[in-house]
Amino acid sequence: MIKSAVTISIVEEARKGPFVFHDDVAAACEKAAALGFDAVELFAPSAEAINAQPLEELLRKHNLSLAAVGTGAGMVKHGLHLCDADASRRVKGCDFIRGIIEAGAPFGAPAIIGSMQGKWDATTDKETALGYLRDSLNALGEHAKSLGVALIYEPLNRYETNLATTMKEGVALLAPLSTDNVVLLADLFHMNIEEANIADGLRDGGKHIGHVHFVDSNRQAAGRGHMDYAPIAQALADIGYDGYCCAEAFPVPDSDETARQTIETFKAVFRS
Ligand code: LER
Ligand code: MN
Repeated sequence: MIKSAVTISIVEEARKGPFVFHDDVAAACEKAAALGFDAVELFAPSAEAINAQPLEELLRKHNLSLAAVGTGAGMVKHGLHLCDADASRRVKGCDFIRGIIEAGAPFGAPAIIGSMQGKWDATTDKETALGYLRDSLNALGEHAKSLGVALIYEPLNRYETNLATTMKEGVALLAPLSTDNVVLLADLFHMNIEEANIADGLRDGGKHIGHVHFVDSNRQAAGRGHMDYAPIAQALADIGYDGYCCAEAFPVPDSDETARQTIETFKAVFRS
């Protein structure tokens, strides 16, 4: 059965980012549980910041799971990414992600590689960049496997990456990997920009899809834009998806209303 989740960011630099709750993890967990969410997804500045949270206690108290942990702070705080022309910076990027993998694993939460994937550019051509990214996905994917969690790779829209922007390109990126432990994140906001048809894109991702960012066309709560969720739910059923649909959305008009609207739409789409 598909499960619901909602994002919490404790990254100061991402204060204006597409995260439902900000700053106060305890208050966000309480609200998520009261609304009936199954899980939360945490975007933190570092592995240490995850370890410093009383997460085990909060999750147990509110009967929540940790759906995933984001790694984008490596980019927004430190400018690190996996396609950097400088090998020592790529190592630092990998180390940052490895720390987040290790912080999430005790909770069964996989790490997400989104903006940390980077881009190809004038100094690093596309094939070289894809090679760097695959090398990191292989190493980090096997490390995650040794800790019992998957590693999530997220295709992004063209303004955020030029490596893989569609589910089809995501599948092609994974195909030559030596690890079998990397899954795709289908973010409906990015897919609305890049896919000719979102439901077909989900079918392209098929069995590789391991996580979904559940959001509307305008990156607000599901139900506040013009996304057509019926064919999306049908495609997810067709591919046998039973992971999380996690709200990664701007808190418009505010966090509480974004969470409330998300769970209302989630229930209408997946529980009716
Ligand atoms: C970025 O646009 C995004 O969708 C995040 O999930 C990745 O860091
Ligand atoms: Mn996303």
